[in-house]
Amino acid sequence: MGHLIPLVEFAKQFVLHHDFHITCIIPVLGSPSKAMKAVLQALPTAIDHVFLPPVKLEEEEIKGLKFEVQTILTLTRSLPPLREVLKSTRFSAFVVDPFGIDALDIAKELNISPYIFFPTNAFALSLIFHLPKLDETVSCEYRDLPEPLKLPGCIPIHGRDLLEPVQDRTSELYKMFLRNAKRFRLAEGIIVNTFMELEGSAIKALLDEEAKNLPLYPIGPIQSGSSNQVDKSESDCLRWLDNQPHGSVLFVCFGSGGTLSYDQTNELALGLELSGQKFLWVVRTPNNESADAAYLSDQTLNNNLLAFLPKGFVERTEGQGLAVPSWAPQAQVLSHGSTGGFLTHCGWNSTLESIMQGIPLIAWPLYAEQKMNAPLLAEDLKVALRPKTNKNGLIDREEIAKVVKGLMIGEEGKKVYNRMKDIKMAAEKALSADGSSTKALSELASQWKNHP
Ligand code: UPG
Repeated sequence: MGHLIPLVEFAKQFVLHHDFHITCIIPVLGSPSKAMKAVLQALPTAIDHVFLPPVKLEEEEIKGLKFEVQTILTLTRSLPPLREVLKSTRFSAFVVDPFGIDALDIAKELNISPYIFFPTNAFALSLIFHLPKLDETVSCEYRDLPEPLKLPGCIPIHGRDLLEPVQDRTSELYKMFLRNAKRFRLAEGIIVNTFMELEGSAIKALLDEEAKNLPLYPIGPIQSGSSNQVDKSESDCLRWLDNQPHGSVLFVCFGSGGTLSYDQTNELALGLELSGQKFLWVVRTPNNESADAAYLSDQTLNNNLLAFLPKGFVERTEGQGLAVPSWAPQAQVLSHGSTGGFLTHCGWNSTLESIMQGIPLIAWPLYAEQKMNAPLLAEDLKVALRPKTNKNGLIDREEIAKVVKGLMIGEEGKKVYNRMKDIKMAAEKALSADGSSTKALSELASQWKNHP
């Protein structure tokens, strides 16, 4: 969902402002989720969608494979039907997300201009461009590097906080990732969901050094679905928000796939309770093995998700908070006047959605590039507070309560709130009629319109 939602919203911009017709082509592993279908069914008529025949990966084959590897395999196995779709119409451009790099060859072969849509920030894109060089010059695991890494135009970052797929250089995932990173230059341009006012120095350094001669289009923040339809269970949580005081509620959500361990779920529940602050929490089935377990499991099939919460928690926090199983209409929640803070896994869409509403953050990164986003948000942009992990690797209830109170009613909360307001204004400027992102989008549209 973290890739589908911004891609679809990106497509809408071309339909609304530049009179394009768009086809979304979606490879599927198993069957599409309810949330995915809801997004696609709400598309305007100028955007079609095509599901490629579902890929089946055998149990034996996928045992122990990370979800990213499963996603890349799904795409690779979908290339023959994808080629047929691409042959069926005269497309002027073909845009893939970073999992779709293997499809760029087909576009080239069919003389369709290939582009990459990079749904996260310039900081992570810098790492992608820098990775081949790093791979050649560093012999140890990046997490063992003694000094933080300094990517051009970016904040220094510890090797252990780099994107998750580069954390084990012996793994299949790393090999796939490195191969894809080297192939980014096959694209005729890269569209990145960020904006000059937010990451100007990283974008400039990319243009001057790492991505030289490759057009970059910083077109963000893409605004996602706050006008999307919500179903009955989702509107219950918006109704609950209607009855809360202005700016009083902390929204707690770990993106579309994030999960916590059993112990961490317990601490989070007790920490929220202890804080005495209002909260709206999207609860997932805990998982002790993986922090992204909800991607490949349909959480809606589990009828009793809230059973994992501490005994008596739901009853004791009645009036203070609401725990909703698996999914909430996040864009609507963040734009609701009662929401005053967001505890997030630092997924980039969540971050941008919060920026657009001026909602300050608590940064709780889990996987993917989130451990890069957390210092960007907390230390560089100063729009987030960051809880500390204890010696057992847990964020304990006292720490959670302290940071939640700090954000919602403390002096430190006021500071990050004010910073967030400034960044919200900068985002609005980027999206205004003559703003940097609007210009980048128009440039791209005329590029595609002039395609022979
Ligand atoms: N969302 C909901 N309701 C929920 C949970 C999520 O509407 O209950 C939406 C949310 O509004 C957002 C999207 O789903 O639009 C989630 O996107 P994001 O915050 O980016 O998280 P992920 O789905 O985890 O995104 C993946 C990576 C993340 C990366 C992002 C873009 O995990 O680290 O930044 O993709 O590359």
